[in-house]
Amino acid sequence: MNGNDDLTKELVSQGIEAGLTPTEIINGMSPGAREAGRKFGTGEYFLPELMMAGEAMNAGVQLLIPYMTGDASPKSIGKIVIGSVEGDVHDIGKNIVAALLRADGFEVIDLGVDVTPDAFIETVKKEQPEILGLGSYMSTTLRGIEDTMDLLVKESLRDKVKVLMGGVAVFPQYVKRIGGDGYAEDADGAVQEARRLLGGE
Ligand code: B12
Repeated sequence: MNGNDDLTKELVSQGIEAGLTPTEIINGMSPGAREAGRKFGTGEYFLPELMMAGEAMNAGVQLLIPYMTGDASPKSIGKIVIGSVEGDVHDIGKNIVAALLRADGFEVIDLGVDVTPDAFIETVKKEQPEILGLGSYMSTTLRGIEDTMDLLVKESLRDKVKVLMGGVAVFPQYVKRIGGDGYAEDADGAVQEARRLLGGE
């Protein structure tokens, strides 16, 4: 929360040495990031403080990514295209989700941040994934999810791919309302939802 990368990295390393799982360590860090976001929302923090908190969280997550890759499984259990929607550069949570999905045996094509509906649709056409994962972290970028859903319908692809949605701006009722197939509040849940969607439910 205070944007101290050195202390974050030190504590993450201590967590790893103590045998905590990456998820346990992330669950320990997330309240700090959320609190920084809350303070930014109330005007107690300005953008530099928000950025420092984000960088500290990211520094900790980067140390954990190698521990999340698991044994590279020879055969993928399913393909997922994922990205943060248009206008959104938040990616710490998406990167965690992508890493855990890979660890679980999914082939993950990560399009990064600020991904336009066109870029999602082109990749779905080319890669034919079972699942499309859309991350939105601001109320203002939910529009990116809706535009991508509309384009999927327009391009007659809606019944060819399951759409999994998440990120702090997204809620289960919202996903239901706009016709998404799955929602998860955190990275563990994202893996479970992705497995459920593969099962064709
Ligand atoms: C760090 C941070 C930043 C960093 C981002 C660094 C990065 N590389 O991502 C920086 C400083 C760059 C940033 C910038 C901005 N930010 Co910001 N940011 C945050 C903050 C504090 C934490 C986000 C985070 O990393 N959390 C930790 C991760 C682990 O959690 P997570 O993202 O929720 O991800 C988990 C789940 O959601 C889920 N999940 C995530 N993705 C996906 C995807 C799928 C498919 C699924 C199934 C699940 C899933 O699993 C993850 C792991 O458990 C949030 C506050 C918050 N409450 O989220 C504000 C927040 C999101 N930011 C906000 C704002 C306003 C901004 C700025 C506009 C500020 C500005 N004036 O410039 C810019 C926007 C830039 C842009 N165009 O996108 C607001 C959004 C408010 C709104 N309108 O809805 C928030 C909520 C803060 C606030 N309270 O005001 N930000």
